[in-house]
Amino acid sequence: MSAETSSFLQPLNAGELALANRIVMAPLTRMRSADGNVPGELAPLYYSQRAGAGLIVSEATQVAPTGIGYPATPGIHSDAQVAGWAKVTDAVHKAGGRIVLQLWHVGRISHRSLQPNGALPVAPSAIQPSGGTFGPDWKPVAFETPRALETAEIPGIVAQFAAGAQNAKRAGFDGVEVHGANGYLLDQFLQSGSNTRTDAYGGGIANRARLLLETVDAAIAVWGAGRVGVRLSPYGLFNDMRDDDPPALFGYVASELDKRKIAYVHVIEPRATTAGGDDNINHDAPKTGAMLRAAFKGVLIGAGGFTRDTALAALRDKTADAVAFGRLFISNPDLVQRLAKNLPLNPYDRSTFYGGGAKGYTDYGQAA
Ligand code: 8OZ
Repeated sequence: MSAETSSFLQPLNAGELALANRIVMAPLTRMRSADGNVPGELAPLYYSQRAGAGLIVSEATQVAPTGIGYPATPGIHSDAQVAGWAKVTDAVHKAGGRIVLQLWHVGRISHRSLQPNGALPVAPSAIQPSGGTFGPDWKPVAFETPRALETAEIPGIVAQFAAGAQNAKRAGFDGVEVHGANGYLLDQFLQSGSNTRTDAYGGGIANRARLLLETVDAAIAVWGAGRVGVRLSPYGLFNDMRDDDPPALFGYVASELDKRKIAYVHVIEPRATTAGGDDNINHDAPKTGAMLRAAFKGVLIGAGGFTRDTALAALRDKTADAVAFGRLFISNPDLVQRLAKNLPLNPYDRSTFYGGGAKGYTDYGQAA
């Protein structure tokens, strides 16, 4: 094995999380949850097949019934969901892996038909995003103009994330990742295109970052900083996002996260983000891993369309300490071994990414 190849297999301590290698399984929405948004019957097998990852980040998981934006995504707010996730963490641990839960609230990326009592989705400001999602019947629906949260409601949002963090502990996870990316609630507060508030949670950068940082502090209170990660997506276009000054905003966020000594920051490179389709690639964006590196001295996980070669290069030039793969982990459960040994990779089938059963989920084979 060459020195280059073995760099994938170097262990890494991300805070208290001991990664056996530098390859991370990215959080992947698969929309296969059962009634009550409980992880599906096949989820323990699906995740444990991928336990060779240095770290598994679970699919985005709503912290409250109002945090849902798509059909059949899992939650972490009911006892049945906690029990379902406990089967997943048990299977992953038995297979020798590590798994953190991604804590999620979609904010405006939802629709009345998915919300408790048919209420409007909530957001920092009443600004309708372009695009749409799927209703409970899986039929496409356009996003609506959300209801702006009252200032007095914001502690309740932080409390939902805190409860999700607690429930993740009950479910046996190794830690949590706060989903601050891809145009969901925390990102909606961060970026100026979706936040026009005039209270302490809008306006200047410190105000827009306040909800994310309060949420991170709540997660730290449950887990300790060494078991909390944060995912960010500067310059990402998915879910109609934009900000007036991404380097200033995300530089500030990175420096605040650095002070807190969290386990890691997980950053999606916008040049390669294809969540929601290839039209979400921001060809004009700078490399964001390199941008955040200046302010965040801890473990940086890179994500977004990496190949074996670009991952090796990122590890070599230290723009990332580990690299997350999504689509390739779907189709290659033993991705770490395949990358380390430079074996051929199974192609992925996009038509089975969302919804359905075992096909495209638990039926991808291991290398011979
Ligand atoms: C693709 C489809 C639905 C949700 C994200 C949770 O982008 C998602 C997601 C991706 O973070």
